[in-house]
Amino acid sequence: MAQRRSGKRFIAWAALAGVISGAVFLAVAELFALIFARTASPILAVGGFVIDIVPQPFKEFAIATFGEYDKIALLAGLGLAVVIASAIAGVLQLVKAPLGVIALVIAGVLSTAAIVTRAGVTPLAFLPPVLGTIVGSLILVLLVRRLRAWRAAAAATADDSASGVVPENPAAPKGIDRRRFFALAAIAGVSAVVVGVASRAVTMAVGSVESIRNALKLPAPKSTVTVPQGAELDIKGLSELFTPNKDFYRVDTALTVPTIDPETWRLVIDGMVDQRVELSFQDILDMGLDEYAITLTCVSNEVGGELVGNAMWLGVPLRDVLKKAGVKSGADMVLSKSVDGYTASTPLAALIDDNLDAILAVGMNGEPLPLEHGFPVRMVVPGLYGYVSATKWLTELKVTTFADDEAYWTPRGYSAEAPIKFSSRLDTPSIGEAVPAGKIPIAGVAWAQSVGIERVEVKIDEGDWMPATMSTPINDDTWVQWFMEWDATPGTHYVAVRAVNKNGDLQIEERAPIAPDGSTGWQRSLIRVT
Ligand SMILES: Nc1nc2c(c(=O)[nH]1)N[C@H]1C(S)=C(S)[C@@H](COP(=O)(O)O)O[C@H]1N2
Ligand SMILES: [Mo]
Repeated sequence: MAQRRSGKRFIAWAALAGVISGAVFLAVAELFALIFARTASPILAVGGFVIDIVPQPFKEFAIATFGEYDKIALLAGLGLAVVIASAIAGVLQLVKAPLGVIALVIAGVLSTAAIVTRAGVTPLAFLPPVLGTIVGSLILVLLVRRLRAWRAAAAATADDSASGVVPENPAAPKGIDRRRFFALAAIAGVSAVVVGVASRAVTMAVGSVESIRNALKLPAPKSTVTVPQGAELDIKGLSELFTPNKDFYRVDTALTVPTIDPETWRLVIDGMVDQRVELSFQDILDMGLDEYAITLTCVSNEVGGELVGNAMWLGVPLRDVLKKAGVKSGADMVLSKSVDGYTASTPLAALIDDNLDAILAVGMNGEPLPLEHGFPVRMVVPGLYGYVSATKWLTELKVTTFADDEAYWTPRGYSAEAPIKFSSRLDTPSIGEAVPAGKIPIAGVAWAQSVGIERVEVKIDEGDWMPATMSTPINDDTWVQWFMEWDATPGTHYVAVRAVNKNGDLQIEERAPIAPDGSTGWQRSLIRVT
């Protein structure tokens, strides 16, 4: 009876030995993941693998059941599975060595496979799970060996007391084997928890893409844009010449902002090219960066809308990037792809034109691209709406034809090609805002990317169109600010604005909706003067 109970007791301690070895395996892997390859965490890789293979209805069920905590629920489930599996490995090792070690090695092989098959893997990513498996197995062997010694000693003592024979080794203090087992179990267990938790915490702190971005220092540009005197007017309520990143409009289909480590980022240039080319982030930086001031506009911008912004981008010309691959004749489009599956179709001509600054941007207003604006690399093409040109989180440029390929928005009611329709906007006084009578500025912005704004005109009520004063343009790809002093009289007034581009075209008066290729119309706002 005593024998049977103590047998069960050793099974339980073997299970504990297994759990500790499993913890050591994970902790060692986390520690080396921190050193060699931040994406090589076995638990997270296996979790990612599970997410990838789980069928869509189950994912929806998980999201419906656990809401935002679906991933935490998944990790908790995985954690529980690890505890149970490693407890079984411990018992196996006690009952029939080296079955436990074999089980651990199988787990190590599976998690290594999960890690090295994940996207954006680095060459040393196999090391953390392999080292984890080795150290975990070693601990399992040692713990179970000590457990056996303890079990043998306990059995001997029981036999001795039963037979009344003097113990074989009276010099060994009673319980030494038990203490040796617990000493190792405690040291291994506590070290595993401390090392594992600390490594994961540090990885999360320094390894988050946000902190990678914060630590990133872009090289100084080869050439800078000179912002001329008089480029920026100082008028309250007028848009700043350069839109601060935090205020820059954001439009995309991404549910969660993609997080890409520039270290693992690659741009593939393929399709109708002489040779497929793969560029790293460093390759882009090594091309040498230049500054480009370009105003971005969304096709969804309504007349008078906010979906337009101006930035100082830091990047390289797309024509130089495409040259590396060599574009084959017959191609007329580049399908740019994002890490999130989004695609845009840009006319090849716009990307290889020597007189147009179509770029790959890595910097925005003196910083690396913000995560939500496409970190680490996006496209910016002057004169084309964002949806056909400004792919964020860029991963691939496929040289192709409009006949053969279609972008994300094309089957969804938007044109395959969409040059920006030049426009003008009134910023101040803002609509509905009551302004005091007297001399006040009317001011706003106007843009005609790649052509340039020639003139902005303002009309009050039924008066004549009057030329507004324009800020000195930086270039033809950026918006200009404009203003006019107005002697406002009490009552309600209509203020209208329109622009003329450098080709001499007048902004289109007729209203058009945003679909399929951008809105048109003159903004006319009702202003209250008190
Ligand atoms: N990956 C990706 N890139 C994208 C989009 C998107 O949905 N996904 N939207 C495009 C559209 S419609 C516009 S107007 C611009 C907006 O860029 P911003 O969010 O940096 O202002 O990004 C373009 N690039
Ligand atoms: Mo857009």
